[in-house]
Amino acid sequence: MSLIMKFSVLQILGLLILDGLLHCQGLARHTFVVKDVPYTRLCSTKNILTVNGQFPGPTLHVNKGDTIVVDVLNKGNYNITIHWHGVKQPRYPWSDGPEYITQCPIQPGQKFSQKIIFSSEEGTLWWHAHSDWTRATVYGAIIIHPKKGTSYPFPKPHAEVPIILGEWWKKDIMELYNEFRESGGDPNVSDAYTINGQPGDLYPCSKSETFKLMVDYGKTYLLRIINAALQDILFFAIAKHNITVVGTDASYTKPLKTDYIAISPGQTIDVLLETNQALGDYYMAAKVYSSANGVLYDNTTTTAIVHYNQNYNASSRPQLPNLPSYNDTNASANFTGSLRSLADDNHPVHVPLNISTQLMFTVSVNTFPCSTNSCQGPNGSRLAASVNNISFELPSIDILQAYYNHISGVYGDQFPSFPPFIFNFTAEDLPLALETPKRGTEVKVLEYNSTVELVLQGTNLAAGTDHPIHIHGYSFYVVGWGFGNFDKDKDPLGYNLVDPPLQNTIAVPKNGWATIRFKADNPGVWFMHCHLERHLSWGMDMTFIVKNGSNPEAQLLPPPSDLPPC
Ligand SMILES: *[C@@H]1O[C@H](CO)[C@@H](O)[C@H](O)[C@H]1NC(C)=O
Ligand SMILES: *[C@@H]1O[C@H](CO)[C@@H](O)[C@H](O)[C@H]1NC(C)=O
Ligand SMILES: *[C@@H]1O[C@H](CO)[C@@H](O)[C@H](O)[C@H]1NC(C)=O
Ligand SMILES: *[C@@H]1O[C@H](CO)[C@@H](O)[C@H](O)[C@H]1NC(C)=O
Ligand SMILES: *[C@@H]1O[C@H](CO)[C@@H](O)[C@H](O)[C@H]1NC(C)=O
Ligand SMILES: *[C@@H]1O[C@H](CO)[C@@H](O)[C@H](O)[C@H]1NC(C)=O
Ligand SMILES: *[C@@H]1O[C@H](CO)[C@@H](O)[C@H](O)[C@H]1NC(C)=O
Ligand SMILES: *[C@@H]1O[C@H](CO)[C@@H](O)[C@H](O)[C@H]1NC(C)=O
Ligand SMILES: *[C@@H]1O[C@H](CO)[C@@H](O)[C@H](O)[C@H]1NC(C)=O
Ligand SMILES: *[C@@H]1O[C@H](CO)[C@@H](O)[C@H](O)[C@H]1NC(C)=O
Ligand SMILES: *[C@@H]1O[C@H](CO)[C@@H](O)[C@H](O)[C@H]1NC(C)=O
Ligand SMILES: *[C@@H]1O[C@H](CO)[C@@H](O)[C@H](O)[C@H]1NC(C)=O
Ligand SMILES: [Cu+2]
Repeated sequence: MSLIMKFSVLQILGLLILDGLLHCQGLARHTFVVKDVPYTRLCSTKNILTVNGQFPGPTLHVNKGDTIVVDVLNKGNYNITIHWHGVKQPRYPWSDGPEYITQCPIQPGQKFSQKIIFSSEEGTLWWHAHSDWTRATVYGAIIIHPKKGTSYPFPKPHAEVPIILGEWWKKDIMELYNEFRESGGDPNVSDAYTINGQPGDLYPCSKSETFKLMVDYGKTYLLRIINAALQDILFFAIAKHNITVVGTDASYTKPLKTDYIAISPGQTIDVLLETNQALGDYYMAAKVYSSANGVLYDNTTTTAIVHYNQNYNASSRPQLPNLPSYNDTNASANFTGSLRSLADDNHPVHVPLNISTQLMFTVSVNTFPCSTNSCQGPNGSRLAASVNNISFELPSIDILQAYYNHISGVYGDQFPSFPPFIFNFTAEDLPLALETPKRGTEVKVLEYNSTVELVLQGTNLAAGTDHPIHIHGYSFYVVGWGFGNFDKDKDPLGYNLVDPPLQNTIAVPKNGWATIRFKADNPGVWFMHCHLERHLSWGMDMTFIVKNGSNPEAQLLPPPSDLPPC
């Protein structure tokens, strides 16, 4: 045996040992290089921030209960963080991602190896940037397959396809964001919605790139629909085809047959599509649901094509589906309110029944006075938003670090359990004095294992509209919702404690309320916020700290050694 051959055998042995070590730990590794790449849409080219140059970014595939590592390298020009939306990360908020909540941002040139711990999630989730508005183009799907040897609670589909809804601006996103911050008004609306990164046939310079789903007749397809749009709840439908919802937010639902869905930013909805119609091309389409009176919205429609593979004479143009009107609050709330957990006598859901911690949070759009009334909000004011009248301000180091290392002066622990002012939250005309919130960085501390009921109450301050509220580190049961003011005597009688849906994002309907329940069994620091990006930027956010339990298994794990510094 020659020396060279011996050397390469040793090398191969070395690789095998390394590979073995990785497998011992059972951790699959992925690399996410965040960088600027030019992309052309709507007849113009701009640099966008991407992961690995891809838009939408790479899809992560895991099995239920896996732990993986993603090495995030920031080769872009901006601070960045990556959030694994809907992944509960038991006892390990260190990798959760929201900037200045659980970590300082990964600065340009820096790296962070994020451990992602899956537990009870199964179905579709997604990942996205969680720093300023960088998530506009930095997002991708997470597909959580059933554990090996188990299967879906429905017949195995012929194929599975992520359908990621997004939003596109011709201008640079940072420019848009900076202008939005300075102006104090609403942000400019997008120039297009997208399906898997493509605007579709109804926009200029887009037709040749329209996303096409090639299908065979007589099969069932699983569409994993994700709303990654920055600012809008969307309606989605497929011409001539009813679809069957089977899951939301990585939790199965009772099959729900419908001709459209409403999907909030942050939410995922898994649907089955049966290809049982006449051979041909059919549009799938998405457009806005916008409920705030007088607020501008992007009135365009994005499309993709469902194309039957067999031979036929295609009609000149595919048919468009009927979608509810842009302001059809009933259509949105009706769909969302129809979701049910896949529970039965043999598989009951574990809805907390004995509530130890009762909370009620108002979610409001507000205004701050602006010197010389020169801002772009109503009457020259600066638009803002709040939870229980506190407009959240990000601290300068992350709350998790401050909590873990007992650093004082970073946040307060006086977040109110109930609204500080009681008024007719959803009245037509509300006194202007109620519009101005306080500013603060307050957290709500929850005891380990407490059973929490949280009533989210929308208000008609400044602009009554829907608020898709998302909580990190948890899924919650949506036990009830309604229009108007929550009635503590009457409304709980209508709660669904049998098969409520388990979600991580719930759209609180315009001038209405939603009640959620969860057990605080995941210690750590967990962000809660509206997933409409402008509302998040305006302060419609707060933070929970869930204390450690007494057993070691109920306690926060130590931080990784490469946590980005501030
Ligand atoms: C926003 O819209 C205004 C008015 O149409 C326009 O002047 C401005 O350039 C836009 N800004 C961006 C960042 O698109
Ligand atoms: C879809 O469902 C609606 C309402 O249930 C029904 O009227 C319609 O015929 C169905 N369409 C197809 C293509 O099955
Ligand atoms: C939005 O578009 C629809 C047709 O797609 C049109 O009927 C409607 O008038 C438009 N609304 C606005 C506010 O431009
Ligand atoms: C398509 O149309 C042509 C001419 O009308 C006809 O000869 C042909 O049979 C059609 N093909 C199919 C698959 O229907
Ligand atoms: C929806 O908007 C149309 C005009 O675009 C208006 O006539 C209608 O009253 C609105 N519906 C609701 C529920 O606000
Ligand atoms: C919505 O539903 C309510 C009753 O649930 C009804 O009073 C109202 O007219 C509906 N609005 C529209 C636009 O359909
Ligand atoms: C949705 O609307 C349908 C038809 O109007 C009605 O039967 C159903 O009760 C509504 N569901 C919800 C959750 O409001
Ligand atoms: C409900 O919880 C309280 C503590 O929060 C406890 O004292 C009580 O025994 C519980 N009741 C039931 C029926 O579990
Ligand atoms: C604007 O100011 C006028 C006069 O003070 C007041 O009547 C009106 O309600 C204000 N509008 C808003 C939206 O704040
Ligand atoms: C609250 O305001 C709503 C909408 O204007 C009105 O219908 C309702 O009667 C008011 N409730 C009370 C208690 O004043
Ligand atoms: C938390 O609740 C779980 C299940 O309800 C129970 O097994 C566990 O002992 C509790 N832990 C603590 C520290 O209370
Ligand atoms: C990036 O993050 C660092 C650390 O928190 C901070 O000091 C800096 O101001 C941030 N840069 C920008 C442009 O936000
Ligand atoms: Cu909101």
